[in-house]
Amino acid sequence: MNTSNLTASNQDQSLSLYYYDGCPFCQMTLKALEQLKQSAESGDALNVELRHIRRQPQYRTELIKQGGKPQVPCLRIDNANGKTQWLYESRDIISFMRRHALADA
Ligand SMILES: N[C@@H](CCC(=O)N[C@@H](CS)C(=O)NCC(=O)O)C(=O)O
Repeated sequence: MNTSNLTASNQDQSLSLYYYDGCPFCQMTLKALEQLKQSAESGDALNVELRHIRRQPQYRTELIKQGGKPQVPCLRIDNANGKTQWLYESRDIISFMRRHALADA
């Protein structure tokens, strides 16, 4: 996916990560999230709600219905203007979170 049209702004967006434990791509993404949170620069800027699609099957249902497929990890980006974007691919998610943490830091 071309993510260049995704603006990372911690003022205007709320983020939710759809995942489950046994997925190595999810673990990699969660680890990157933890590292970003621990870095002094990002501080409290990175607030991501974790949505386990196996423990809470309603999240799997909405991932498929709204995101388009059951693949995890997937980052849901809710913008202040009401628009929701679904970002698949761990590499793109990590890159987006990095930009998000740095935005307005
Ligand atoms: N290239 C993807 C691979 C993600 C992936 O393969 N996820 C698996 C779980 S480990 C999955 O969701 N499989 C179910 C599906 O694709 O429908 C990434 O890096 O995020």
